Amino acid sequence: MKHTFKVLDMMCGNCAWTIRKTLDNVEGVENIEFDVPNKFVIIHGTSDSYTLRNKIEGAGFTIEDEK
Ligand SMILES: [Cu+2]
Repeated sequence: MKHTFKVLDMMCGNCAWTIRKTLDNVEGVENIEFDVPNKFVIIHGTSDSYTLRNKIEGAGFTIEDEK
């Protein structure tokens, strides 16, 4: 399963690194891809969307609402 989030304030590799560190310990996360120029974080695994969103926002980032 795959979750894609647009993280509006992910500006550089350091931001991506922070998000990776935040998500690494979340149960069910298998792989994380980053598209920094387009601000996408793509998370593969069995974690639910709600948990992932809370973790990213808890690290101080802003996620664009899904349309
Ligand atoms: Cu940054």
